[in-house]
Amino acid sequence: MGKKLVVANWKMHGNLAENKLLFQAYIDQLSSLKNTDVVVCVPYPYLAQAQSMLQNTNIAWGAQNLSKDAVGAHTGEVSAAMIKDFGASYVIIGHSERATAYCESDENIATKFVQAQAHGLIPILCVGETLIEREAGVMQMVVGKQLDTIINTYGAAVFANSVVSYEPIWAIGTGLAASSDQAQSMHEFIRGKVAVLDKTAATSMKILYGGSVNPQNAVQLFAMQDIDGGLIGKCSLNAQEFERICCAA
Ligand code: G2H
Repeated sequence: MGKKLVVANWKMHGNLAENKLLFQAYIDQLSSLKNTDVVVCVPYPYLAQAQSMLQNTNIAWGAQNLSKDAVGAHTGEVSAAMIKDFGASYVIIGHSERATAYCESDENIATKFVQAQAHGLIPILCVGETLIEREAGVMQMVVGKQLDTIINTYGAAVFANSVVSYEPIWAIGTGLAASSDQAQSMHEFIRGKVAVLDKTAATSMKILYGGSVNPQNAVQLFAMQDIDGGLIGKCSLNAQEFERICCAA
């Protein structure tokens, strides 16, 4: 499956002064990593700071959302091209914190996915079920439907070289991560679903796990066959913890 990928999702944290220290700590601690690709997804205003501090390092950067539209009268929106202007390589799409709070539909998320790719950004598509859905045993149906919106509109080939992050909503920021078996089982389902339609896409896509990853549980999670790395929230704000997670990958 190639190199592991660990993505920091800073969410709505940070300021210029704090970021400067955290970027520098990332650079100092992660520059010798060989087998893991590292990305940090920052709030929009700090893309320029990420670019100026991370260019010429082994750490890539990205945004946490983008507009489904390419350009135009969309006050407050940020386009894929604008994100790309700041040297970003990745963009998170459909994080459940956005899908819930800002009512993002699966259709909008699908449009954002291809919008990102059209501008040379690698989409990190978040999928996952609620606790009620897991307890009802319908988690694969829920995640399958999230993927189907993209597959039915654009085909499975768009998953080639993309990133999908399985983030069970009940595990996000709760301290209660999915077990490595629960995560592996969903990752296998996701890869299998794409593989049936497009083997190349299924092999080249990375499937990350996100939701309360910490230096302890990262070791077991990242050892699973279909877990290609992680999307890390809280622990990415602490350079020491983030480094330990990256080293576990
Ligand atoms: C899930 C994750 C990163 P945390 O949202 O996207 O956050 O690691 O804080 O659960």
